[in-house]
Amino acid sequence: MTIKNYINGAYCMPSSQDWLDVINPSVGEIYGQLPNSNREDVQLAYEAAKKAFPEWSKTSVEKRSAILAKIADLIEDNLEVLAKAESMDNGKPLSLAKTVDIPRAATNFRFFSQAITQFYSESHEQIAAKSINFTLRQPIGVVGCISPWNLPLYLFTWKIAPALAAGNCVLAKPSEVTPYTAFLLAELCSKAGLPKGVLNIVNGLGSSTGQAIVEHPNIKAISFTGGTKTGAHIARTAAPLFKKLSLELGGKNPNIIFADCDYDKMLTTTVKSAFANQGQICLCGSRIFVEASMYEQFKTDFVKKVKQLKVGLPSKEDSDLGALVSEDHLEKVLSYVEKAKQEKMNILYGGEKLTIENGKNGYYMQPTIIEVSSNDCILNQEEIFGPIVTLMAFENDKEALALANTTSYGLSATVWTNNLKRSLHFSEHLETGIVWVNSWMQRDLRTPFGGQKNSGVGREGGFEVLRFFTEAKNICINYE
Ligand code: TXE
Repeated sequence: MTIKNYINGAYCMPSSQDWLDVINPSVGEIYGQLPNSNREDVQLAYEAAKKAFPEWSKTSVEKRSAILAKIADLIEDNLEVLAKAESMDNGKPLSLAKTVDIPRAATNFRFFSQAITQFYSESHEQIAAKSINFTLRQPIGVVGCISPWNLPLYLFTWKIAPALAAGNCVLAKPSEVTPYTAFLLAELCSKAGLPKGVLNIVNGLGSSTGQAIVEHPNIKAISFTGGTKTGAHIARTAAPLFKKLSLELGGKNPNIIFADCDYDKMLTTTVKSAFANQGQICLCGSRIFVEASMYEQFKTDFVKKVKQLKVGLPSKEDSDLGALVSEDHLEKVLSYVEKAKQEKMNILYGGEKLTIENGKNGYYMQPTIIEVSSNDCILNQEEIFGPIVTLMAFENDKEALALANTTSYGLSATVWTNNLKRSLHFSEHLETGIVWVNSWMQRDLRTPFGGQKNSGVGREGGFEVLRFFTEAKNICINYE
């Protein structure tokens, strides 16, 4: 399987002639090769995008909207193929790719095909001065979209759909770990009538290909999702070039559970928020804080439920967890279990690497629950990004809020309570960009999406991201 770049409306080989292996994590085997594109490849893609920009940016909103809606249709028509590719590439259960990743990729295109037809700007009249101001929101030009491996097509399309809808041309780089579905999407974009050069996909390592995109002097905006460390590096590179930056980074999200919550709904959802996608979602609730009066009951019930989770081949319908995305990542996640053992923490369940029948070289591990006595421990302060959660009791609201906020991250938080005043107090004082009360991962794409502190800068979603992908220009007309 040779995964190619997609430049100027066609698949093409890299000028670099430098190739990377791509691996199926469920069996630990190489399934193909991927270009490690160089600056020449990025320049070729930039030139195609630049050439396409004048016409694309002047294409009517209705026409752009229709093409994006067609891409959504084609993603839906190809759901099976895309889901199988995603599951094979990432290691996630096929059932998850079918019900979450690929449907959401279609929704991303459909949502922005509609949103762009509703996107408006403002006017401000100055009657006395006989003047009228209006705000032009014009597409930026050629923009860069860089996406991670955990939700490959879901996050790739979450960036490119609004960028394209707003009239920009795009240089997109999926993660070198999971490039397959972006490669398949390219052909669907051509089929949908997306003009050549409007979307260009350049594959390769972040440190080479990604770096070249961020450094390119004429790519005026970068939308990035990935690790906080990488985000900081991108910010250092882009800042002196005065680029617009959208950074969606890591998370270490608190899940705060009060005794007055709807217990069964909370328990079922908490298993999901802990271990969905093998815990490889920046929104996972990895720090669980439980009100002391209910702590022992929750601990018993949570461990019992997690023990029932099935770790298996992603292709098997009954697999609740599949493989972690890579051998390196599995080793990184397991290193935190070792740290817990060194600190004599109480591993309530899991912590072991697993060998799965028909997937003996795959990257599997048990969902893991570790009881901690302090929120200052490394397991509560570092993003592990795998199927490991910590458990800790709290005595009162004040303590719960302080525990939740004592982290360098600020992406999301979940609060389980039926007390209205408490819900609003926590929503106001939690230092996160997203608060879920009595739910998790309930998404409305019109809402602002993003984090505070080390979880990033800027917001995606709705009109927020259309504003990011446009330049606002104030026009003042004097008619005196
Ligand atoms: O992310 P990276 P990785 C966290 C998670 C994970 C850690 C590292 O903790 O363990 O980040 O994961 C590209 N210039 N999250 O290695 O390195 C890279 O090629 C330009 C949270 O996957 O951040 C890939 O396409 N681009 C996150 C993308 O950046 C560069 C989801 C993400 O890679 C680059 C994934 C550079 N210098 C990981 N270096 C979330 N918030 O959901 C890398 N890239």
